[in-house]
Amino acid sequence: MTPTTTLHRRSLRDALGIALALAAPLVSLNYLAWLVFGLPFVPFDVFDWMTRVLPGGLITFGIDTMVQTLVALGFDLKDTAKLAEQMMAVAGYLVSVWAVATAYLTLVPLRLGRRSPLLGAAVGLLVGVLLAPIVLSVYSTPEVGRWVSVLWILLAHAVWGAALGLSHVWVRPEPRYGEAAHDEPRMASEDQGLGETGATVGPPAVPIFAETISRRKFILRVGGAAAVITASGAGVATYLRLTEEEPYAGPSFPLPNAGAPTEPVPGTRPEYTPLPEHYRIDINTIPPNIDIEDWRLEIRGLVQEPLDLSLEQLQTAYEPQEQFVTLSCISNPVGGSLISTTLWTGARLSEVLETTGVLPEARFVHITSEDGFHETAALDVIRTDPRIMLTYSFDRQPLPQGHGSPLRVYIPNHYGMKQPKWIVGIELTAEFEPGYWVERGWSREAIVNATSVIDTVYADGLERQNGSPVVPVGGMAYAGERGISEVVVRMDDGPWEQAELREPLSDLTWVIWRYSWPFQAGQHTLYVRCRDGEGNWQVAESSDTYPDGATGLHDFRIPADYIFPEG
Ligand SMILES: Nc1nc2c(c(=O)[nH]1)N[C@H]1C(S)=C(S)[C@@H](COP(=O)(O)O)O[C@H]1N2
Ligand SMILES: [Mo]
Repeated sequence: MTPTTTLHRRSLRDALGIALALAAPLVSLNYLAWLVFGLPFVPFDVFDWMTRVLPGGLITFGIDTMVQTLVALGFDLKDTAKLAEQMMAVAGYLVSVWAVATAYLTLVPLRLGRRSPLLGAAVGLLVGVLLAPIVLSVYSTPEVGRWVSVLWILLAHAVWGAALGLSHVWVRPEPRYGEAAHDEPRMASEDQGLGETGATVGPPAVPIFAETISRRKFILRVGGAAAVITASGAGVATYLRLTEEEPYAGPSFPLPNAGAPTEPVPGTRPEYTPLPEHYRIDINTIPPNIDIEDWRLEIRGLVQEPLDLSLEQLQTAYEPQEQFVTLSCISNPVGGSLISTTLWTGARLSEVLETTGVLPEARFVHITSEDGFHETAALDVIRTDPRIMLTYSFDRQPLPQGHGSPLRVYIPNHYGMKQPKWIVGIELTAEFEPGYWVERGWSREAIVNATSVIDTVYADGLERQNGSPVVPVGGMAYAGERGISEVVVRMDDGPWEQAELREPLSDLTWVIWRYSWPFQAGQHTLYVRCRDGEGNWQVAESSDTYPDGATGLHDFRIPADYIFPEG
């Protein structure tokens, strides 16, 4: 008998495999429980919690890295940003659970025997106890009660822990160099420490089971089952989504510039963004789900009379106002897709505030949201700008959940970060309070930078003007409330040439432009630049989105074989 301590611990490789095979089903069952029963999906809530508590610089770095990676990989930001976040959330959770299980398998001695599942369950329960308050603090899936959610989190992790402990004694350690592999069933031994029979004999006999299973078999079985569960879960999710979503039929009303003489070049982005394609950016992996019946807008602080307004009161007591609005995210890179246009409807914020009798000391309006987001606007700006409105409708439809249902604010000329969605409270204050992203280092004012983008060089539209071939080029330009007075295009380092402007949907939207590019064979780059309504040229120097929003010129590279003028 030559006891060797090495036999009592698993190799790291062995542990990593088993731990992953157990982490995968924990994630996929949690995912299914969310889809089917509306139980909290722990990875999303933990991710959202982390983005709120981690230092702003780190989060900004994370967002920037994600945005740049997605752009570099050629993805459309608007479609993939949320998905990438969700995948990061799942990956982060999976890796953490994996690490805990690996630690367990490598640190807990094998000879612990039948006590291992108990210890495992205790470890799992501890993980659940740590996670439950985090999930409750975000709680993005409140379809089920809080106690049910807590019970579920504790139970799921305890079961996972017990399975971990069980697998520890059940899965035979990989034979090491110099050890013989054992495939024949082994008999249960009376002696818990039977592993100490010597290194050349092989892994220790296991006290609970007469039969052990190899690591490979375990991973194939448990991992395979997890794969099936995940795939069927994703299938159910896709099915639910497909049956829920009706195709978007376009706006139910004529656009105000329908007869405008300057038409968009084919391939230009839709001037009026189809509602399902409106970009979505916020700090939530799953948007808050607010019950409109119970919801009240609470107006508090330096007012004569605090007010609680229902959505219906907001819609009927104040004259509804409609505005075509282009909204842009400050994280939108030059030429990016985090910018969209739709019709916003709401009540003027100044009128709503008037009904409360604002006290003379009040100087700021602090708006708070269901998700913990918040922003501050100056009271005198709100009083003098009737376009600032509490918005309850997009595209003449109730505000979609992802866009802030039931209420969000509109403040012209500012990036989206100044405009809370899912509003629950408005407080009038004497002191300025920096908003959510301002606290994290982003621009205090967040005034939109003028920007212009080439959407299309329409090769199929090549035509002859006075005998020479020209190719239609099109895109948009945007400068918030300042509007656009001029758009110019140039090829390589040639002269800037005037583009034609289409009449916009409103003074607050982007402007669609078109330009007839005198075709030249070979490889070329087109550049675009705009001038806002106040006569200022778009900043040509490139800067990052952080902290004041991106600047720089957008370009479009035309490969040599892109256009064949003679058909
Ligand atoms: N409550 C809340 N409001 C929010 C945010 C948020 O995270 N939470 N994000 C802001 C940001 S950064 C942007 S760009 C806009 C995006 O609005 P959209 O998703 O409807 O396009 O919402 C703003 N309002
Ligand atoms: Mo944003």
